[in-house]
Amino acid sequence: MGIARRTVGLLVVALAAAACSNDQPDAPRVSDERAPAEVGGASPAPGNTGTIEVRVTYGGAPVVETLRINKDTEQCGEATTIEKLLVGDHGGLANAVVSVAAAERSAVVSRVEPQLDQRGCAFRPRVLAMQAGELEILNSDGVLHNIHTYSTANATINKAQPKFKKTMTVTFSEPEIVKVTCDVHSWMQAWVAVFAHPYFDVTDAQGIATIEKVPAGPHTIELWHEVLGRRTREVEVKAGDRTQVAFDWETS
Ligand SMILES: [Cu+2]
Repeated sequence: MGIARRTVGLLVVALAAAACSNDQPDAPRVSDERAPAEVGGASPAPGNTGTIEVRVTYGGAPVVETLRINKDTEQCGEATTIEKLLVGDHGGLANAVVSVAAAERSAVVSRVEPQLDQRGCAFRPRVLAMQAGELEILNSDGVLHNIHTYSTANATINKAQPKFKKTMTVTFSEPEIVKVTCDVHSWMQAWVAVFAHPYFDVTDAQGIATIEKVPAGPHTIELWHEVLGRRTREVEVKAGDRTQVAFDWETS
């Protein structure tokens, strides 16, 4: 993928101290602004929707830290990578949450049943988007993990997941971007972006996010990245059409 790796030979203890100061991005929040075209409420009329495809690029350097581990090394390995900012081929920015800004809850239900896995003592995926509701949390490691969330609109979750408990279900009922950590392994971190509607996606390794069945009309799309913060862009969705948006994070 051509990712430069910035290696920091820190011990776990050192990371735990640093984690307190630098892991809050700028204003990670879901917008309260109403979209120009209504996307909440009842299902849009069939045939009156379109697709938004966003390609997000970033010209800056990736932020990927390699950390030596001295705990649960049989399951976690001797080192882990912390992928805070991934830049793929042709500058594609991964792990950016793209959504259609909307205030109202939607009757349209996402087909995706969200899952967050704990594997190799890392949350996978690191950035997950979901419609408000239940999230299944897997423990593929066979070690004790502890789900600890940081949120304002949703109640805090602080729940151990012992090694024998392979799945656990938690509920996020309010739209918000929630930080998730593990109190057992201080380096583990994930972000769960919760939306009241199904119009969202997370950019892949090429920086591409696709949002389908968006009601035709003008919309504001919102982009969020854990390191880079927030951006918005106006788009026009045409019925039966694919609106392609190129978004360079630094110039947009
Ligand atoms: Cu853990």
